[in-house]
Amino acid sequence: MTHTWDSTGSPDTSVLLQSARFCITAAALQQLPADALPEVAFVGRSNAGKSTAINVLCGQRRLAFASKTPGRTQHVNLFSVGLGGAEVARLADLPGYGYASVPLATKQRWERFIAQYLAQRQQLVGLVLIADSRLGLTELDWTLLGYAAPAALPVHVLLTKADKLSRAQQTAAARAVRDALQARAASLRLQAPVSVQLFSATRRVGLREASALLEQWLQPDACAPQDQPAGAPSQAPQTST
Ligand SMILES: Nc1nc2c(ncn2[C@@H]2O[C@H](COP(=O)(O)OP(=O)(O)O)[C@@H](O)[C@H]2O)c(=O)[nH]1
Ligand SMILES: [Mg+2]
Repeated sequence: MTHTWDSTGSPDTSVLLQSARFCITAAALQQLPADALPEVAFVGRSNAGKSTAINVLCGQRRLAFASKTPGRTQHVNLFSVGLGGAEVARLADLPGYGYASVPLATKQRWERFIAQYLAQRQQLVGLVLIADSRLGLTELDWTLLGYAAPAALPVHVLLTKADKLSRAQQTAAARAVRDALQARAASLRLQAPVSVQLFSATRRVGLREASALLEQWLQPDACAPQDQPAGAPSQAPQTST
């Protein structure tokens, strides 16, 4: 494969992701860059481990601010990736949802904002849905998948904090999420593949798999065509790893 893995530094994430740097914080959709650079959005419940996942995937400590206080990120934070200072794609850290003590009006504003972002942001090439492996997909995650479905975006579910589960529990958690996706795919009208993997930021589990997919989404031309036969039929939705 021609992924740009770093042979010297961190071997389990990609150099492209390691080039991530802060781009912009936006409180409204109009503030997002209007150019055509591909964008991958990270979404999930507050406290699921979204910021931590972004940090570890990008091999940086505080790129996305990871907080012990849930619900702190109330804007879209964009990060640019590209080698040698070039900007070839972006990662978007979306506001977390589902934090219990946030006022209803704020929750509804976030929900509307995320729905509009998913519906209108033409640059989106994929969605990373971060979910706590101990909780699986919750109603708000299903709501979000419903918003994303019309855009026909591929979704990759990262089941985080896998280190908190035994091996058997990890397997069961991943299977439960895949089964639930299969069961709900038709009613959600999912039109693009949904994949699921276990992830742990602390134990660095699943980094390579997640970064390979991200690279493929962000820079499809740079990824080896021999890895996946071009035009291979993809039956939607797939709930594979
Ligand atoms: N054990 C463990 N804790 C994690 C992992 N990922 C995140 N956390 C912790 O979960 C809490 C919430 O993480 P954060 O990234 O801020 O969540 P966010 O609200 O989704 O951005 C923090 O205390 C993190 O240290 C993980 O893979 N394993
Ligand atoms: Mg966060």
